[in-house]
Amino acid sequence: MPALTLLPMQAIEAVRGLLHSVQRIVITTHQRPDGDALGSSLAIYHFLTSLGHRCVVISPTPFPEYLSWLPACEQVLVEPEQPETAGRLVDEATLFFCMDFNQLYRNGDLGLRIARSAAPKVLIDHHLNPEDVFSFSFTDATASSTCEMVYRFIDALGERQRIDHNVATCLYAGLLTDTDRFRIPTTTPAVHRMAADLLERGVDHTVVYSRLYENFSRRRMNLFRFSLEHRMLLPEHLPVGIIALEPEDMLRFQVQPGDTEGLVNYPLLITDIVVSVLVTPNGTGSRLSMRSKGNFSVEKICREHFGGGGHFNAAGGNSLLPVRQTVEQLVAIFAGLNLAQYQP
Ligand SMILES: [Mn+2]
Repeated sequence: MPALTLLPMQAIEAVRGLLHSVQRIVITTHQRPDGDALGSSLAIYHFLTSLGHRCVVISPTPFPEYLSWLPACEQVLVEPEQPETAGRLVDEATLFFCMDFNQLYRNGDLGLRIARSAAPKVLIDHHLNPEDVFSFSFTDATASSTCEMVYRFIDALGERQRIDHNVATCLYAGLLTDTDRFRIPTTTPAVHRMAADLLERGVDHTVVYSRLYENFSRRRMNLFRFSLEHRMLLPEHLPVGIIALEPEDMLRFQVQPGDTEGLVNYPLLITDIVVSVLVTPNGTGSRLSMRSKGNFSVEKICREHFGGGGHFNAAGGNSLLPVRQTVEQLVAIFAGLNLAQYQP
């Protein structure tokens, strides 16, 4: 029996009560969904569908190609592609499940519409600083992934027997990606026990790994090769690596959603690099993705300087400045910190 952190039982009982009658459930997640966002959404979709509910997953933006094999992903409704259907489903929903994000306003029009609905909202998440708009929150910032939270949630409901091959595969995909392949410190013994349980339920971990990581197109590999050779900045005297892509790079390599996934990790391969940043164009401004090793919080940097947040060792944010100026701002921020106190 895995050692699981207990979820608030009153909230579990309340949700159990709601699930006793058939609900029209809208499941949604954050923009540009990653493996944990889509994996947790589809895992709860399969689980709630098995209980007899009418469920739909609505994504606020398209999901990347490397996730397009997840069981039932073809059922996912992409809001910008079918805004009227999405709006109607939100208005008709009797219950919401919000997965892997905790600030509704960050979900654009979809989030605003959900916020206006009177239907109860269930949050299952593992990010810091959740917004106070959810009816029931199952959130733990020390959890490895939202998929781990879904596993705990199903377990707390006493329904682990419903974790079939589809649920298990979706959960394993999110667990693998959010722990960066069982690498980062959130990978606890309980995470490995959960993984073992999922394997016993039929997950083919070699196939899941291959679909998630051995899936580059030649075009995407050319983008990585170019980025490492021409766009990686390693300022001397700073344990920092920055990869910054210019708007013309995005055009040249026809960058699609998900193409830059994993690129931010490369500077961390260097022994003494503590922080790594990927800067990409976002309209007239920039988007930032940050990773760190050890006791340096990129969540704090993203929250204080770039209107973002996330996790201690993995966070993101935005800048109104174009890429080049954002890089200058980053170097100034890091130069102003005593980075020597942080151990990789
Ligand atoms: Mn996550």
